[in-house]
Amino acid sequence: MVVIFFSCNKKDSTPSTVARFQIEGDHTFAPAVVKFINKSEHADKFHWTFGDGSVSTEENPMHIYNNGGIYTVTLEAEGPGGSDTDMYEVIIKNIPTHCFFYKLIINDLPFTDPNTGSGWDVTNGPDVFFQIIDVNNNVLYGDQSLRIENVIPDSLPLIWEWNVGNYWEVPSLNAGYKIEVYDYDLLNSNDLIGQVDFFPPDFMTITQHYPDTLHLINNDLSIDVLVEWEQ
Ligand SMILES: [Ca+2]
Ligand SMILES: [Ca+2]
Repeated sequence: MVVIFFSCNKKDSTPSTVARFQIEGDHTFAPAVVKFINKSEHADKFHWTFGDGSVSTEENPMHIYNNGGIYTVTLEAEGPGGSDTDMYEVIIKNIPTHCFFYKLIINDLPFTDPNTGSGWDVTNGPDVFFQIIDVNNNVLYGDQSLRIENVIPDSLPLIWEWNVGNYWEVPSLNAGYKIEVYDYDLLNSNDLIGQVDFFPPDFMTITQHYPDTLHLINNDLSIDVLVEWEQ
């Protein structure tokens, strides 16, 4: 008599479930969008807890952390081979309370006065400087001593830099500012070439998310400001 034994070991034929994930977007300022990339194996059901009271059953969820902190994220993965858990500590930096200017670049400016159609200076290019003002027109930074003289299109971009340790701090991140660009005139009043607005909360959103460079454009005036955000 021949007896054939069939091996029917469930553990051998059904691979174990492994919970595993990677994340993108942590170690940034709040509000932060964090992406969770599921690397689990042999799993078809997922349960995430994000450490701030929120949960998800999506395979690859995204989550917004509105405040800084350390959040313990847990993924429970389930499959035919059982269940497994993976954990990760998501670190989100607090919302910045400081913004510093360290470089200001005029990429483009109008070379003629739109009101008169003529150049800002009669015989040569404008002598360009800028001022940063608040909503009450108080000058916070800048004057004619910053001027770059006889600017022509080939002079662009015009660049001003602050020294390390001497960056210009935006007084409040919840107020509006203007950067005015002038042509210096020795004999007459200075000509206002143009101005751009800067409202920090515009850049403190999930979509803008604290850019290193603020692109400020108004008509033919185009200014980039390089900034540092700090807590
Ligand atoms: Ca002038
Ligand atoms: Ca000039």
